[in-house]
Formats: sequence, structure tokens, C-alpha cells
Amino acid sequence: MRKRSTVKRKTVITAVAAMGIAGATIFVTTGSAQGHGYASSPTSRQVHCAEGTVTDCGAVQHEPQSVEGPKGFPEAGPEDGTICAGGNEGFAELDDPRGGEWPTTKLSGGANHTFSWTNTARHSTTDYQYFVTKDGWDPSSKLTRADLESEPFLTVPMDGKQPEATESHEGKLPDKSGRHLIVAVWNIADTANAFYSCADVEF
Ligand SMILES: [Cu+2]
Repeated sequence: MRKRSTVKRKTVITAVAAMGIAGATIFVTTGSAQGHGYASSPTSRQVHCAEGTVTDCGAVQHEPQSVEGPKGFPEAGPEDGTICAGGNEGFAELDDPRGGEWPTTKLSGGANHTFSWTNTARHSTTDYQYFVTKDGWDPSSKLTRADLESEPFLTVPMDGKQPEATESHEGKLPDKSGRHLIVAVWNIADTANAFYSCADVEF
């Protein structure tokens, strides 16, 4: 696995968005996959896979927008150890801690951040929620609920509205330092599902 620069580049984000749109077109033709969005900032594991900055990702590299699982996290939702894959066995690579070596995005704890999602289908939305790991989390272990602070550090209510194709919202990052994982959840209003994205960060 190569490390990549964590400097955000608009060209890269645009390229990923274009790939997402191309992917959606293929799904319309084949009628196979559902699912339709992923966190693009901070950079999620499925974006690293789709960009090829991380290899050996399996199927998710071709459909980063498909990490869809049951909603209701953390009371319900994907089981412990399968959270980053939204409970999908086919995306188990996203839960593999890779010895703690996933590339990280550098962020300032407590600072404002523009959180972004690339949505290839604009589902009616309940809210977006962001969880962060507790201090002392072990990045070389599979993520469980017990690893996360019990309350999301940011909730963006949408009241059933459709998000933009590139959905952004301002929020305050948790006041933390060191290596952490952010779990971003997109809760769909009119289905039983949500989309899950894990982002490795360094505050
Ligand atoms: Cu969808």
C-alpha cells in the first residue's frame, strides 16, 4: 500500500465524483447493485479503494457508493466488526484494519470542517451522523461499537429532503488528538437502510 499525500486536491475529488456517476450508469444498465453514496471528506476507506491509493480492496473499489446496510446505528445496524462494510460480507476489506496502516487525513481537533458526501442517488434523507472513536482506540483491531463515543459528535438533520449530488455541511470536529476513526452514516428516510463510510484520521 502506498501512502498518499493528505493534501486535498479538487481534481482528485472531481475524478472520484465522475467515477461515481459512471458507476451509477452501469448499474442502471445491469440493474444489479443498489446503493448510492459515500463520504468523500474526510477521505473514506472506500474512496482510497476507488482511487487505488489502497489496493486489494475487492469489489468496493468499483462501487464505493454501495456500502449500504440496516439503519438505526448504533442501537441497530451492522454488527460489531462489520461496521465499515455496512454489514456486507462482500465489502469485508473495509473492516480489515490492515495493521493500522490505512492512510489518514490530517485534521485539527476542535476545528470546523466541511464534511462532504458524493451521492450517486439522492435518497430522501433523515440525517447524516458522524461518530468518532474513543481515546485509546486500537487502529489495528476491527471496529466495534464499544470503540466509539456513544453519541455522534455531529448530526445534520435533513427532514426527509434530498441531498445534493455533492452534499457538504459545516461542522465542528471532535476535540481530540492522535489517530482516530470517523464513522459517517447517511440515514435514508424512506427505506430501512443507511450508508456507512469509515474515515481514518489523525487529529
Ligand atoms: Cu441507493
